[in-house]
Amino acid sequence: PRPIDELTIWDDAKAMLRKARAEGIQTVHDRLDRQTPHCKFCELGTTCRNCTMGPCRVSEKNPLGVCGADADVIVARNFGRFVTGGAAGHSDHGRDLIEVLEAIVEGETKDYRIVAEDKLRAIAGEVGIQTEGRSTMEVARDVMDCFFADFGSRKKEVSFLARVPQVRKDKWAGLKMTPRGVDREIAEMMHRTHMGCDNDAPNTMIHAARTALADGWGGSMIGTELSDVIFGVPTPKMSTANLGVIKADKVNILVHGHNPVVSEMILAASREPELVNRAKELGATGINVAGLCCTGNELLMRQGIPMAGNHLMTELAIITGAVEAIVVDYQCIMPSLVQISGCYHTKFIDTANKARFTGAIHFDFQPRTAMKQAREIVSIAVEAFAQRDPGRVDIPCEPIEIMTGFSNEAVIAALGGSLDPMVQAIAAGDIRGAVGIVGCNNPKIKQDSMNVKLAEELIKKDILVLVTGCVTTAAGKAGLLVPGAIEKAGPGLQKVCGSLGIPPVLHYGSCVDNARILQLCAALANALKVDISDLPVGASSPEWYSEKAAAIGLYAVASGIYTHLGHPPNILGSKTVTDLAVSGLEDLVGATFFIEPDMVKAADMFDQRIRTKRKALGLSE
Ligand code: SF4
Ligand code: WCC
Ligand code: FE2
Repeated sequence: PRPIDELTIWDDAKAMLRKARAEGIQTVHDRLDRQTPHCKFCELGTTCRNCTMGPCRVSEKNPLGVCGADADVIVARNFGRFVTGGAAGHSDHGRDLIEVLEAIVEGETKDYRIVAEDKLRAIAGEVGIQTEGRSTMEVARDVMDCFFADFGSRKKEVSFLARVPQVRKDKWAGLKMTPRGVDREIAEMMHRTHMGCDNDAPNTMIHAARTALADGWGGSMIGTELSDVIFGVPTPKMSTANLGVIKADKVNILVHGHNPVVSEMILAASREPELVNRAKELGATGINVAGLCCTGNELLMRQGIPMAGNHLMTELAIITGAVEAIVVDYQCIMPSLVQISGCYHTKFIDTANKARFTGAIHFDFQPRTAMKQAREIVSIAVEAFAQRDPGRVDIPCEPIEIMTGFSNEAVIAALGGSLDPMVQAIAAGDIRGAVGIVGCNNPKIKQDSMNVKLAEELIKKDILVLVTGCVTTAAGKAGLLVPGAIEKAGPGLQKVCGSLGIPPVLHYGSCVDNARILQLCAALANALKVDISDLPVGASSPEWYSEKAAAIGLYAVASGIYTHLGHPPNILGSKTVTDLAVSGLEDLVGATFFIEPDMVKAADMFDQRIRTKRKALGLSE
C-alpha cells in the first residue's frame, strides 16, 4: 500500500487511515491500489459498449468498431453520456425540490413551508410570472408549473435563460446549443449516442454542452433557488469543520448526500426535546448533527451546522467510532460506507428509493411524512448510542473555524444593495478577477493538495476565490474561510475583504449552488454590458472525479468561463474531441478547458487569462 503521508494533506485523515489499517478496515485508497493499473482503452475513452455487436476497443492498429465507429465517435459518445449522467443527477435533485414545492402548494405537507417569500416573488418576476396582488400560494403554484415545464419538451428555452446576457443567448442559438428542456436534452443525448445516430464527434460535443447548460441554467439553478425558497436564503455566519466536529459525549448523526429535503428534517428532529432527553437518559449530553459532502454544505450555508468532511473523509468519519448513524440521500455516497458502518455500531440509513444500499435501513422519505420519518431516524441513532464501544472511539482533532453563507443575495446586501461596489473593486484592480474552485476529491490525488494550493496561489494574486462542494472543507481546514485569511492574500483583496470583514475565499454552497456563481457572472456581465466570456473570471475543479463535475465544467465553459481541470476526462483517445475541449471551443463559446496538474502553473494560466480579459475591458492588468 502507498504510505499514508502520500494519501492526504490532513492530520485528521492520516490518524483515521492509521486506525483503519490497525483495525483491518479497507478504504477507498486500498481499493484504488487493487484497481491499478486501469484499462488503457477505458482511460483513453476508446471502448464502446453501446451494442452487442461489440463491445469494441479501438486503437491505431484496429481503428474501427464493428459498426464502423472510429475513436472520435466513440470518445464523443462516451463523454456525452458521462456529462449527461451528471446533468441528470443535479437536475433530478432539482426536480425533487419542485415536488416538495408541489406538496406545499397542494397542502399535503406541513413539515415544509415557504420560508423566503421575497425570493419566491423575485424569482417569479424574473421568469415572467405575475406577482402583484396575488397570494404567495398562487405565485408558488405558477412557479411550480413553470419549473416542471422546464423539464419538458414544449419550451424553446429553460426559464432561467432570462438571466443570461442576450449576446450569449444569441451565440447559443447560432450553435444549436440553447437548452430547451432538461429531460429533453438528457433523453436526446441517450438517443444520439445509440448505434447509428450522431456519428459526428463535434456535433455530439455541442449537444453535450447543451445538456450541461440545461443542468447549470436549468436543473441545478432550480434546485438552488427552490432550496432557498423552502429553507431560507443563506446569510454569512460562523461554523466549524473537520472530524473534530464529531463529539465524543454526544449522539452523532452524520448527514451525507445532496438534498436538504432530508437533512433539514433530520436536523429539526434532532432538536425535539423528547429525543434529546432520551439521548441524555442513555448517557449522552445531547444530539449532534454534522454534515458530509453537499447536503452538509446545504446545512452549513443555511443553518451553520458543522462540516465533518468532504468526499474522502466520508469513510474516515465512521472510523472515529463515534458515529451513531449516517443518514444518506443520494450521490457521492460510497457503497463501502455500508460495510464500514458494519464494523462499528453505526446505523447506515438510506432515504431515497432511487438510491438504495443493500444492507441499509431504508426509509422511503416523502414530503407528507417527512418529520415523522425524521423522528424515527433520529430515534434509531439515539438508541445506537447504547451500543457504542468507547474503547474504539478516537476523534483526532479540534474543529477549525470557518465562515459560510455567501449567497448572492447576502453578498449584495453586504455591498449595500447592489453589485456596483464589486464592479468598482474589479475596475480598480483591488479584485483583479474571480475563480470558482469546485468539485471533489479523487483518491488518485493527494487529498486536497491541489484544492488548497490553487486557492492559496490565486488569492496571492488578488483573485477572489469562490468555493463550493467538497473544496469547501478543503479551504476551511486550510484556514482560508475566515476573515483572518486575508493575511495570505494580495494587497487588493486585503483591502476589500478586510473592509467588509469577509474571507478572501468565499463559501458559495453545494455543487448545485454553482448555479449561484453562474448567476453572479451573468449579473456582472449584464452590469458591464458585456458577455460572460469578457469577464476576468475562471473556474476550476482540481481534484474532480464525478460525472456531475464534468457537467459543471462543461456548462461553465459553454457559458464562456475558462475552466481548469487537474486531470483530463477519458477523452485523450480522440484528437478531435481533445482539441475541441482545450482549444476549438474558444472560437465557438469564447472559453475552453485547460488541463494542468501543477497548481502554481494553473494559477499562472488564470493570471494570464485575467490580464488579457482586463486589458480588453480597458482596465489595468
Ligand atoms: Fe462496437 Fe459500434 Fe456497437 Fe459501439 S456501437 S459496441 S463501436 S459495434
Ligand atoms: Ni460534489 Fe464531487 Fe463532493 Fe460529490 S459532493 S465528491 S460531486 S464535490
Ligand atoms: Fe455535491
